[in-house]
Amino acid sequence: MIGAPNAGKSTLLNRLIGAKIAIVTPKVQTTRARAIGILIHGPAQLVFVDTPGIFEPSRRLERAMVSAAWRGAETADIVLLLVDAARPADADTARIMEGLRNARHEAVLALNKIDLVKRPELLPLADRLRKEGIFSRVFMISGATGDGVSELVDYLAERIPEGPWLYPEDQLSDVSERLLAAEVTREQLFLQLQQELPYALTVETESWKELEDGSVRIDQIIYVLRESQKPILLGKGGRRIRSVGSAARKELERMLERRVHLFLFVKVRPDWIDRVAHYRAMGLEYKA
Ligand SMILES: Nc1nc2c(ncn2[C@@H]2O[C@H](COP(=O)(O)OP(=O)(O)O)[C@@H](O)[C@H]2O)c(=O)[nH]1
Ligand SMILES: [Mg+2]
Repeated sequence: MIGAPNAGKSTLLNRLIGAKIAIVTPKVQTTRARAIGILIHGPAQLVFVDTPGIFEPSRRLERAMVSAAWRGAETADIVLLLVDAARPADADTARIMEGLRNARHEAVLALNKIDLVKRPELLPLADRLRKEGIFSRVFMISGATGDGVSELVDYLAERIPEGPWLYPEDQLSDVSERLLAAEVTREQLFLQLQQELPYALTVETESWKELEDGSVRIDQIIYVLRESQKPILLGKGGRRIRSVGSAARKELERMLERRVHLFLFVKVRPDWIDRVAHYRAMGLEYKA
């Protein structure tokens, strides 16, 4: 699954799998790593690869994200391009379509967020994109409501090449619980902080302890780039970080179906954005 930032890839992935494996926010570039979601449909095992958005990158982290997205597309049997039907004409989507023109893979278009667009506007748009001659099929879907998603899945299950299943029957994703837990906190930081700060931080799960009473203790470190970002993140009297921690804990308790004790620590690390180990942990290439 590729597409411009905010096209709705992570939302669709969660809908397909029926569980939260990717975080979603209204801000662009929330997804940094590649994540897969695995869906069994009749005799088929569909492996969906969620990717960071494709856009014009400038910084190292951005280059790594875009490169991970294209790599996701190269290793797939079918490329599913998601286009936000309410914002179909953005430059990122145009650039992706040019990239797909030369691709060797079958490309399928999912015109997404159709819940936001009136039908009379939708059909000419679908027609116009069909005429680009890049896509074997065009689907109209809403990852948010689930509209049209089953038709898309039926088609993909028909089309994928025959072969052995790649993952065990009960596996839903390749995202580890530790990474997912860090992502849940990062999601709250994206939702609760203003402007550029979410892009200046990252979250790592430091330790994960199963306690005797069945609950789990999770310690995480939030790395920021500069000392001046710390007080903003903490908020007056620590109010902001407490609110982030409490929302993330509730979400984790829902996902893990048990009590969670979440401890957040904030550290300044001017180089987190350039550390090789960080890229490896996120499944990104350092030298993209
Ligand atoms: N109305 C509507 N909003 C959607 C839909 N899919 C995603 N969104 C919203 O679009 C924003 C970006 O979604 P996300 O899945 O993070 O996009 P990504 O960057 O492509 O992974 C979020 O605010 C979502 O709630 C949809 O089908 N309909
Ligand atoms: Mg995403």
